[in-house]
Amino acid sequence: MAFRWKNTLKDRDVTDEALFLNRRQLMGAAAAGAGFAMTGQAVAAEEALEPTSWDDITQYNNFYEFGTGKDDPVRYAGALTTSPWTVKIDGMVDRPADYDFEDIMKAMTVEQRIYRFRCVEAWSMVIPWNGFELADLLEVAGVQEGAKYIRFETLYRPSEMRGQSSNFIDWPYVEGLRLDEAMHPLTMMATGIYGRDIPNQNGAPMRLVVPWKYGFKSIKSIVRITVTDEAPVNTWQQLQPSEYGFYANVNPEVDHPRWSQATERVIGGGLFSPRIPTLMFNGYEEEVASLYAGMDLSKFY
Ligand SMILES: Nc1nc2c(c(=O)[nH]1)N[C@H]1C(S)=C(S)[C@@H](COP(=O)(O)O)O[C@H]1N2
Ligand SMILES: [Mo]
Repeated sequence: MAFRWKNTLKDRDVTDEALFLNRRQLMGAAAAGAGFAMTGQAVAAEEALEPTSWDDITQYNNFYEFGTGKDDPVRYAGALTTSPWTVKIDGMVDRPADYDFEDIMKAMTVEQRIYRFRCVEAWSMVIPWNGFELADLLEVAGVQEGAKYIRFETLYRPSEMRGQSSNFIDWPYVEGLRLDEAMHPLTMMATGIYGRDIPNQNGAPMRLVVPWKYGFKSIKSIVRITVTDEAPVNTWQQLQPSEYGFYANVNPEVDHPRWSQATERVIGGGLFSPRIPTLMFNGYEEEVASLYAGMDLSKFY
């Protein structure tokens, strides 16, 4: 199976958007010349993915640990200490441990991938992430037989996360995936954007990215990963179960109770902020639809 979203660039020294875009074009040309088997549809989809600007990606955020305003994260996330950083991996694994983030980075292969990103609030971006596959990290820990889910936790540190002094959320922020979703090759841990280290407001030093699900599944600044046989209750499901479920797969046909999910507002789209149709599984239907075969997606939202 060809993962057309996977960019094979390995270098991490891409420091500006123009250079990044040039390299993408060069890579595209090189791939075509080498006779890579890309379908016409895949080429069209790749060409349609124009990355959102660095400024929009890093200044329009949701990260409630720093406040609920879109510009609260960029204003206040600088207070967060991200080094040293420890990620506890526990539960049904062969090698439970407190893993130092630097050691994780040494063990993982970082690559760049351009993914669509769709928030449940009906806005979207296209983000060039750097990171590694979650499956590779889980392999380091050794997932045991009988495991069914992965539970993720964000840091709880009210002294540096000013939004945590409000308790409308039962901190820490929690998310979860089914094991097969977690092991899917599209699922990544992002550690950078545009080849730079990921800014605090985007979830430094390491955040989940699940491109076919609404943005709230992509939990930031992760400190704990638990392999379990029990379905985790994620933060948004806990807050408002009639509006936010466990799956949160992007689906233009299943509306949020309070708004349509059929279209999305493109962030950075200019003066008229165009709306575009939302795609089933955010455009990753071919890769992930089989994970949900036979499920009623209006019931498992
Ligand atoms: N810990 C934590 N992770 C989080 C959130 C949050 O408030 N706290 N917000 C989520 C939501 S609703 C979205 S849309 C994305 C936003 O990611 P971005 O700011 O990098 O675009 O992060 C998700 N991850
Ligand atoms: Mo979101």
